Amino acid sequence: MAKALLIVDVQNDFTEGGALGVTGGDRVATGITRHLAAHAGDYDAIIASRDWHDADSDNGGHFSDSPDFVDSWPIHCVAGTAGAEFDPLLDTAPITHEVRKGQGRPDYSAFQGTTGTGSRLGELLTDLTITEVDVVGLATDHCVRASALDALTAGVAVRVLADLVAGVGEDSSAAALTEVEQAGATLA
Ligand code: VGL
Ligand code: ZN
Repeated sequence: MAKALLIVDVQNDFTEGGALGVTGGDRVATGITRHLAAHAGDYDAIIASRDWHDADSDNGGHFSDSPDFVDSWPIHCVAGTAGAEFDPLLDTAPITHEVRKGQGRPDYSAFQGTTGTGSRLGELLTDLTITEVDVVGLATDHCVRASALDALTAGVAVRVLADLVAGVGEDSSAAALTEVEQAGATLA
């Protein structure tokens, strides 16, 4: 039984001061770094996703000049820009695999992403015989929610580390945690 940590989108544009900074983003980045210092050895893989949008496109309606902050957003996490870099408060040294998503598309789930060698996240988990995933990161009500639900669909046991997530909206984040719990995840 192999276990993975999935770190969702802890990028400059989603932490305080970023294009789409969520309150608590820096706290989450620091908290994950602390979690890794104590627990990196508990994981067989430490996988980080990044939102990685195209510069010259609205990425399937994901970018808008008049965003509704539900289905459309200000320009964020453009591939190769500072906003798409991991927040410097996150210790990236223990990361073993990276997936990028959202190239020209409004991807929310890390399971829509691919590794540098073109594997989908689901394939990667299968290859690594991962049966348990702890999910942390940003944003609770969007990419963490979608990634946790897809992990359950992929058939792995999912734990969301509730101290290590932060979301765009307070109510929508609380609702997302309830939803993933009802879908079969554990909140820790
Ligand atoms: C995300 C909004 C737009 C996320 C990504 O990572 O939660 N949210 N793109
Ligand atoms: Zn995005």
